[in-house]
Amino acid sequence: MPASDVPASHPRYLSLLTRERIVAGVERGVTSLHGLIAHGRGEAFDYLIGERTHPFATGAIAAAAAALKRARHPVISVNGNACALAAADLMALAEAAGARLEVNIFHSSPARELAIRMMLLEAGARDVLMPSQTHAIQHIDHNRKWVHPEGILIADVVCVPLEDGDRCEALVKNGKTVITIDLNPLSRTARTAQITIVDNLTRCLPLLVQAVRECTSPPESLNAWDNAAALAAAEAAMRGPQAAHSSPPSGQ
Ligand code: PTJ
Repeated sequence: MPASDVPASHPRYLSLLTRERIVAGVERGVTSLHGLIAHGRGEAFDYLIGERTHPFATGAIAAAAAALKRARHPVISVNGNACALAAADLMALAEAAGARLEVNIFHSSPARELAIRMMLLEAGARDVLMPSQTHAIQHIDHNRKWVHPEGILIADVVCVPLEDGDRCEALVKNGKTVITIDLNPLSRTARTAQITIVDNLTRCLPLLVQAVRECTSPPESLNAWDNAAALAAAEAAMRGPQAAHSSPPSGQ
């Protein structure tokens, strides 16, 4: 059903609208077909946490804001799903954090890289870095190793929403502090990143933008961040005897 046909009164209105954004992303060449599968997996995890932002996510958002604020050279890495779902919020995050936006995709496609760049520019981004063919990060043998020399190559903090595990590991091995947004607390990415926000990208990005704007946390507050504990809390919420969604999301 096209977005225009979904009545606002539909109990799954927001979820259906978000699906439409991903489908539109595929149609305009921003999102890969694989991105539809990744989105469905995200939906399932989101359902298990009652489609709301939990304290384990708000804590991670505060830690991420502090990391971005204290970064010398923060970069936000953008793939096809993140762009289709939240181009304007990614742009706002870059502005708030003084970060560069850099396109980096898993399923190699120069045409899609350009389409992502175009969508970010249309959303108001001032500049968008593209992966080079000359500079690479180490510890990864894949299209994703290519980076921009003024972006991820020299970044100290990289925010990588919906990242794949290999590249997350490589970024950490290259000495970067990695912030990820991933609804699956069991994923390799979630477990490798130093700061994992277990929440839907569409819900937590506006909160992260606001947290960066308002952040006054001293850098030491970051040292107190316990990512493993946050992941355990997220997993417990999903498995817990009384489900995380005490008032469950309405069924279709
Ligand atoms: O554009 P590309 O080529 O870079 O491809 C992007 C995807 C996302 C397809 C690619 O990176 C991929 O295959 O990712 P994975 O390995 O499927 O991991 C995606 C993770 O994001 C999974 O753990 C999902 O549960 C999670 N996820 C999906 N949608 C959301 C999400 N997390 C937060 N918010 C979402 N909306």
